[in-house]
Amino acid sequence: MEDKKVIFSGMQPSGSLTLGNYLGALKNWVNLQNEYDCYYCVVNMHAITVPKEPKDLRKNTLEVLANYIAAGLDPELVTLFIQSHVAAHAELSWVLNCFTYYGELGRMTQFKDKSKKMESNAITAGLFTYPTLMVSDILLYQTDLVPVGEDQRQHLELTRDVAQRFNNRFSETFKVPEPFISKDGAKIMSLQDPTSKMSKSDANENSYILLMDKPDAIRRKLKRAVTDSEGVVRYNDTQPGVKNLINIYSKITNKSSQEIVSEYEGKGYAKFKDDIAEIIINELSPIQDKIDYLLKNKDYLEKIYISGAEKAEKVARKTLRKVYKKVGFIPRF
Ligand code: ATP
Ligand code: LTN
Repeated sequence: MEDKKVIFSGMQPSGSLTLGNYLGALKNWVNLQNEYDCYYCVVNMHAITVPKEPKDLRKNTLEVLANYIAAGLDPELVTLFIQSHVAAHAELSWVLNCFTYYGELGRMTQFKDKSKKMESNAITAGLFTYPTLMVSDILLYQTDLVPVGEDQRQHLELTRDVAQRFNNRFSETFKVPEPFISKDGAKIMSLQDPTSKMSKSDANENSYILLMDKPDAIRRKLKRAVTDSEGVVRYNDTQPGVKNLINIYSKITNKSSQEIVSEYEGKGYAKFKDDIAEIIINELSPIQDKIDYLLKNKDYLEKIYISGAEKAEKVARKTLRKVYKKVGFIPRF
């Protein structure tokens, strides 16, 4: 156990998880669980950086945890916990806010994209300093690798910069983590706008498929998925909608895009979409049974997140204690 490299990652309970979260990240997390010492967090503190109803946040937090387990994460092998249960995340975040520059945060593209869509008087300091909380999540566990999607690369570069800055200013304190971004670039796009990524916080529910969507909803969303007027199943950038559907098909079945294209030669989009809907339904059906079971057994979920937080807390406290000492905070005990 001691020799295993440490992995940390998290998802926001900003909604229920989508097929994009599953194919782009979660499936990969499951594959890593035997080989690494993994910490997978439900980052609920990040989810309040934009307005969020408390009852939805509570519901989505448990759903995300249930989704993690149902997708195959084994609570006996990995540490599963809720971010707000380990106070060290907020505490380290304050210190690291004082080692992160205003200019650096202003250059974060996720901040620029999200804030552009908001009224200027609705953009909070929390949204601006969101990346420092993420930096803290990662550095608290002396993480080696962070498996995320391409969209998080810039935040990981910031994590490395802040870790190195702190280590140089004081002495070796944090492990400098590496991004672990899957090479096949599995980015699942919106079914309604295939040029933007499928996202659980999208206002249009036809744009995403949720892990918890019922078969009828999946069939309906696939039927409505935006394609083009070519009518030929081909894998190229001029047909982004079809390309995205091929990617989903390929990710689930492990067939190559060429195989899929030749299988649908001479067949229209209707059959192609119907088949994908069934492939997704088959993939998600056992996961959904587990999600239903878990959400009916809240006591079991509670046990998992409590013991996860206890394990995480021990590691996180150790790092935080070092940091407090280095910056000159007087220890209480
Ligand atoms: P939000 O819509 O609230 O911004 P999100 O659905 O984009 O959230 P996150 O919680 O920000 O999801 O991301 C969790 C993980 O899932 C990250 O590693 C991210 O890169 C990955 N991910 C999210 N959406 C996709 C997608 N469409 N395709 C592939 N990976 C994705
Ligand atoms: N910002 C990430 C979620 C996230 C995260 C993390 C990912 C918060 N803390 C730590 C990896 C490691 C996102 O929006 N996907």
